[in-house]
Formats: sequence, C-alpha cells, structure tokens
Amino acid sequence: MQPLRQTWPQHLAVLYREKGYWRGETMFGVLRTAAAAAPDKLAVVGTDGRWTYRELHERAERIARGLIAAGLTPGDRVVVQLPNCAAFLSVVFGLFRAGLIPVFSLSAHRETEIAHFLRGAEAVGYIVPDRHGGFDYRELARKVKQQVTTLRHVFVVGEAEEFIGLDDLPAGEVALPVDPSPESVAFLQISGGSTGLSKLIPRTHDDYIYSFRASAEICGMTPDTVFMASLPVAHNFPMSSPGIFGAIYVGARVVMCPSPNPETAFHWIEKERVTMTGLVPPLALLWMQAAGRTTFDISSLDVLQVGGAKFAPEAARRVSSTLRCRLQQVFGMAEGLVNYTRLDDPEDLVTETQGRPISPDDEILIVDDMGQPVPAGERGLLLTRGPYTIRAYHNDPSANQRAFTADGYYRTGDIVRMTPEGYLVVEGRAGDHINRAGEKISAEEIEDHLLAHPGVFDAAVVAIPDPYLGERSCAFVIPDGPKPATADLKAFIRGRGLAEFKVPDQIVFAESFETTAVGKVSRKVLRQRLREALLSREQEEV
Ligand code: OOB
Repeated sequence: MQPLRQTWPQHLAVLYREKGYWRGETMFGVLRTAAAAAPDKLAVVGTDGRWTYRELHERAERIARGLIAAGLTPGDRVVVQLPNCAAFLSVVFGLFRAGLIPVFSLSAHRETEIAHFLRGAEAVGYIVPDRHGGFDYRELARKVKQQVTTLRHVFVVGEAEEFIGLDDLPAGEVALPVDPSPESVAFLQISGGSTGLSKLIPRTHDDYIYSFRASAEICGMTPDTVFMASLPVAHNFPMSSPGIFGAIYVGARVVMCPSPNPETAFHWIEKERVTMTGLVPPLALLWMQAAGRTTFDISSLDVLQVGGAKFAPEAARRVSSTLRCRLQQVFGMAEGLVNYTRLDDPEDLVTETQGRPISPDDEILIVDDMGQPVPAGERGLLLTRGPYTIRAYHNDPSANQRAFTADGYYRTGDIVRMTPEGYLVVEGRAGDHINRAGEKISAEEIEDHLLAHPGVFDAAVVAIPDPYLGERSCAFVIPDGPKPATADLKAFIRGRGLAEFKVPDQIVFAESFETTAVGKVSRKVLRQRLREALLSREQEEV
C-alpha cells in the first residue's frame, strides 16, 4: 500500500508550530474536546437525527469499534459517499477515531469516479447511504465491487441488503488505537481536476485543523452560531471554510440541509434559527429571488458566504437588501489556500473582491507565463504555498510535476490581480476546466469519454459563459460517419458511469477543427479557438 504523505520543509514546519498554526491537535480530538466542554449542547441536526455533543461522540466511538471489529485496520482507506445528514459526522469522526482514512466523494459521483478513487487510494472500504435523491447507492456499490476487487467492505447507512448496515456493526469490546500523529494524513479530498481525472489531496490533521480553526475566527463563529451546510458537505467549502468542522471546533450547532433549493433551505433556516451558511453563486441568485416571496422567517441568517466560482459584483451588491444579511466572499481550493472578505470590510471590498488569505504566512505570487512576478496590480497566474496548502498530490508524480513549482508553490491555474489593499480579484483561469456552478469539470476527461463513442472522430470540450450557471460545458464533436444524435451522445456519457454534472450541456457538430489554423495546434489553443468562434457566432445571432 502506498504510504500517505504530506510534508513541508523542516524549517517551515518548525515555524508553523512556533507561530501556533499547527498545535498538535487531531481530528477526533476536536470532537472529544468539544464534547467534554459542552456534552449536552446540540451538535448536529439532520433529517436522520438530532444529537448532542455527547451523543455524537458516543456514536462515533461505537462506529469506530464496529469498523475495527469488522476487520478494518488503522491506516486503511475508506471512500465515504454520504449526503448531508447527521450520520455524515458520526461516520467521519468514527473513521478518525479508528485511525481510518476517509476519502471524500460527492453524492453525484458514479461508478467510474468511485472506482478511480478506490483504486487511487487503495481503499478497502466504501460507505454509502441506501438511497438518496432517487438513486440506489447499493446498486452503485455492487457495480464498483465487481470492478475493484480490492474493495473488501461495503457499509450502508440505512437498509443494507447484502452489505453491512452501519447500525448492525459488531459492538464488541475492541481496543481503539491511540491518537494518530498530528503531522500524519487525516483524509483524502478530491481535486476539482483541471487535467484528466480527479487527483487525491492528502490533508494532515495539523494543516486542516489550522485552516478551519482560523476560518472560524475570521467568520466570527461562536458556540451560538448555527451553521447550515447547504452545499454537499463532502466539498471543502462547507466542510472547512469554516464549515461543519469549524462549527464543531467552536462548539456550535451544525444543520445538515438535505437540499440547497430555497424551499427546503428556508424551512431549515426558520426551524433551526440558522445564522450562517455558504452557497455557490447560482444558488445565491436563486435564494435572492426566492427571498422576496417566501413565507418562511429567514431573519436569523446573519452571514451568507458565497464562493466556489466568481460572484458578479452586481449580484453581490444585492445580497444585503434581498436576504437581509451580511455577505462574505470565499475563494478557496481543496488543495489549501482559502481567501475571505472580512465581515468588517467596507462594502466595495466585499462586493468586488474575493478576499484575502487566512494566514499571514500564506505566500502569494502572481506571475506571467514565464513565471516572472507581474507588476503590482496587474493580472497573472496565482501561485501559493503556506501552512495549509499541500506540497504534493497522492501518488501522482506527473501531476505533481505540473502542479507544483520546484520551490513548492502550488499552481492554482487561476488568473487573479491584487488590489492595493492586498485582496485578490479572480479574473479568469488558465487551466482547461469548466466551472459549472462551482462543480469543476475537466475538459480532457470528458473528451476522452466522447472519443470512446464509435460515432465520434474527435471532440473538444470548452466552457461557455452562462447567465445562471456561470459556465456551462459545450462539446464540439467531429462525427466519424453519420452524425450521432445529441441525446444519444449524452446518454453515452451517462452510461460511462459519470456524475450527471459532467454530461455536456451543449453539443455542437463540426466538420473539422482546423478552420482557422494551418497545421497542428495544441488542444489548449484549439479549445480556445472553438470557444471564441462559438461565442462570436452567438453574438452575431443575437
Ligand atoms: C472550492 O474548491 P475547489 O477545489 O472545488 O475549486 C477550486 C477552484 C479555484 O481554483 C477557482 O478556480 C475556483 O474553484 N473558485 C473561485 C472561487 N472559489 C473557488 N473562482 C472565483 N471566485 C471564487 N470565489 O471551490 C472552494 C474551496 C474552499 C472554499 C471555497 C471554495
């Protein structure tokens, strides 16, 4: 089994500890401390439960024992694919307590993606709900089990059928391991994946806890905060910016909202007196629209965070008047760096920038194509390193070669500029992914799937601006023989076992890609040309 590693240069590790960023805390220790401080306080509310800190702690310990008794051993990796529910927290803290390593996947992922995560992480376990959103995850588990023979244990939250129900885990008196080293990898996150398939992101206890502890402080979280996870909770934004873990750290209440649509979310805001939540821009637009005619009382909402994709300043300006709360922009990435506008910032900074980093020791470089720093205030590529930004992906030397500079900076692929106040404004992106309402889609990954269709000679997938989604995906396809039906191509992609958000929104057929250029062009240039050609054609048609 490939060891999980994430290391910073020794002198920086020493510095980060000296400065009190890395405090030697562990993920399970965060819950243990909170439960000791306020055992009877409500910790989490979801459609499946309403538990105090004591109850959450007990449930997590019971799950930890059960997993060990079922045959898992500390260090084993377990893919977790649970929706927003209270059990998410008991399961994840249970894994931490047992020294097991969660690999966080989204509910939208399907067999191709799950098999990729299982193989990449060499996971032996997989935890799913029975059903969610009209989809049977046990069916999915059956499919991946056939594909990945190293998968030994499937656990189900709910009706288990032939698998092991999480409530039926053996309750024996097994010994639990001692706490892991705070420098060790606590879990694996999934990258947005700008090239090819998603990569695995090893985050350590020390670095991740620093990021959500400091975030909780920046966002003014206190034990009185009621934080609602509206976005899928396995995503880094609702998980740690400051998210559910930040809320547990300060002893606040977590509300697991089963769906981010305004009807459901407003109901939960009223019922639990939610004070803080986070959204991607398209959902923020929807909520602003719905707020005017809702009969729910959402007046408890104090802070709305918006991030994951660029929030247009015009929309940002309307948040306070429509939702009657404060706005905070969040620009972050699962690899580490997170920027926030601060709650006491002047309105212009809050509406027009994507904030500044969490840490005084987040290093920011804005460079040109040659890697040279651009003059102050000019746009360039954002590079970063710091106390909670990874130095390497898991077991992927070629991705690491591309994504990190020799001196350890992570190439974010984002094009930004810095304001005189030191705030970042996201201006675009260098990488070839589509940011569809905050969900990142790799052009290359979808092209590869399209090319597997017998009626496709060549394909190029690009991002097209979309008034609601921010960006949508458009696949340019050169047919091999008769043109396949659009619906057929979309069904084909679905049939490849991919998340629904990766199915191209639009398909445009072309006879050839070389209309403007003589000779061979790189795929990157090709995608750019096709995108521009389509946009100018659409402009002419308006
Ligand atoms: C968050 O994380 P990821 O890993 O899904 O995606 C990161 C990428 C960034 O590199 C950037 O391209 C884009 O998403 N992004 C934004 C943005 N926030 C993220 N682009 C423009 N404006 C923003 N506010 O998306 C994520 C992780 C933690 C907190 C918030 C978002």
